[in-house]
Amino acid sequence: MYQNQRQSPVSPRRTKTVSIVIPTYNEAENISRLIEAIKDNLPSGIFTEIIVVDDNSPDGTGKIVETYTQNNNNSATKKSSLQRQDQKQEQNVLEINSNKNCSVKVINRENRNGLIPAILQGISSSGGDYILVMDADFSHSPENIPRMIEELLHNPDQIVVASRYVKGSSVVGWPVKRKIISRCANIIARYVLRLCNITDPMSGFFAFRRHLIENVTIDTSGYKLLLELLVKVNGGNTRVREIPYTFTDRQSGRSKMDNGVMIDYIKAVWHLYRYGQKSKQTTEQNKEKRKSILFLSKAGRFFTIGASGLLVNYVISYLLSNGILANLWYVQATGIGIICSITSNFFLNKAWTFEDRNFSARHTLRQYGLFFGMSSIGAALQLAILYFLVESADMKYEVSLILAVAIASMSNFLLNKKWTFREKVWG
Ligand SMILES: Nc1nc2c(ncn2[C@@H]2O[C@H](COP(=O)(O)OP(=O)(O)O)[C@@H](O)[C@H]2O)c(=O)[nH]1
Ligand SMILES: [Mg+2]
Repeated sequence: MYQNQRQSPVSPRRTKTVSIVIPTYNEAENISRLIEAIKDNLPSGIFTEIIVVDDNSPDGTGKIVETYTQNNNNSATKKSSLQRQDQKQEQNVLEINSNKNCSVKVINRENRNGLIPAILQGISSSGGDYILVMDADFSHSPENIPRMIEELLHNPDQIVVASRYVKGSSVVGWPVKRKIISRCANIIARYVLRLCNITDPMSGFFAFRRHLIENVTIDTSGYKLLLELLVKVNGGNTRVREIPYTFTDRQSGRSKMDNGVMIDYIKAVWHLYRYGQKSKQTTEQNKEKRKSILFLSKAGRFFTIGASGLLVNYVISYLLSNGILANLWYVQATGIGIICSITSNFFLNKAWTFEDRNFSARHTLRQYGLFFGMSSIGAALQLAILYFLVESADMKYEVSLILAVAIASMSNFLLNKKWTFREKVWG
C-alpha cells in the first residue's frame, strides 16, 4: 500500500499550474509528437507542466524525452539524481522551460513496476495544483485538454473524466473483442463498486485537483488509478464530471494489456469492494459513536441545568418566604420558586442544551408551554413512581426517591428533546 503523500516538488509551486502526467513504456514512436500536440493545445492563461514518467523503456522513450528537452532549451538544467530519491528508485529529472507557459520534464524510473506507481511518482514530483493524467499513445487526444481543465477550474472539487461511454463519445479502432471486454469491465466496476455516477470508471484520461487526493491511501497494485480515486476519495462520494471524447486506438506502438490483465482487474475490484465495505462499516461505527457522544453531552447539560434549577428554586422560595424579598406563605413562595426554576431551566436548555437560537415570541412561547407541560408530567411521574415503590414494592423511601428522580429526570429530558425542541431522541 502506498500512502500518497506530497513530496517536495522539483519545480516550484505556482498557482493555477496544471501538471500533465504521462506514464510511458515503449512509446518512442509517440512521445515527441504527443508533447508537441499538447503544446499546441495548451489551455490559455495557465502554466502547464508536462511530466513523462518512463519505466526504463527498452525502446529509449525516456532518452527521447531527455533529448527533446535538451534540444528545446539549451539552458536545460540537469537536476542531480541525488536531489530526490523516491521509494529507493533512482531517477533522473530533466526539466526545460521551452516557453514561458509550459515546461517538460522526464522522470526515468529504474524498473517497470506498475502503472499506478508510475503515475503516483509523476504526481508526487509535480508542482501543479491541478493534475491531468493521460496515455502517451494518442488514444487520448490532447485537443480535449483545455475543456477538461476549464471544467476542473469551474468545479475544482470534482474529478473530470474524459469518458468513452457518455453520450456523444465514441471508440474508434478497437476490435469487437476489446470493446466487449471493456464494456464488461465497466459494468462490473459500476455495479460491484456502486459507481452509479460515472459511465467510464476505467478511463485513463482524467483530471483532478491535487488537494483531492491528499490523505488518500492508494493501492499501488490496483488496476486503474481513477478506480481507486472513485472509491476512496471522500468515501466514494466525489462528484464526477464526464466529458465525451473520441477514443482512438493507438496507431503506433503496442498495447501493454496482456492476458493477465483480467485477473489483475478482478483482484483490484475485489480489493476495492472489500475496502468499500470496511469503510462503510467504519463510517457507521463512527456515526454511532458521534451520536452517543452527542446524546450523553446533551443529557449532561440537561441534568446540570436541572441541578441549577433546584438551587434557583431553593433560593427564591427562601427569599420570598423569610422576609428578605417578601414575606409570603411558604406554599406560595415555593410555588413561585418552582415557576422561576422551570423558567430558568427552559431558557438555559433552549440556549445551551438544544442550541436553539430562534427566540421569536411565538416559537419561544410555544416551547415554553410544552416545557412546562413536560416538567409537570415529570413531576407527576416522579410522585407516581415514588408512591408505587414505597407502597407496593416495599422499598425504602431514600432509595425510592433516588430511583424516581432518576427515571423522571430522564423522561423529562427525552420528552423535551423530542417534543419541545423537536430533536431525534437518539443523537
Ligand atoms: N511508466 C509506465 N507506463 C506504462 C506502463 N504500462 C503502460 N504504460 C503506459 O500507460 C499508457 C497506457 O498503456 P497502453 O499499453 O496503451 O494500455 P491500453 O490503452 O490499455 O492498451 C501508455 O502511455 C503506456 O505507455 C508501465 O508499466 N509503466
Ligand atoms: Mg492505449
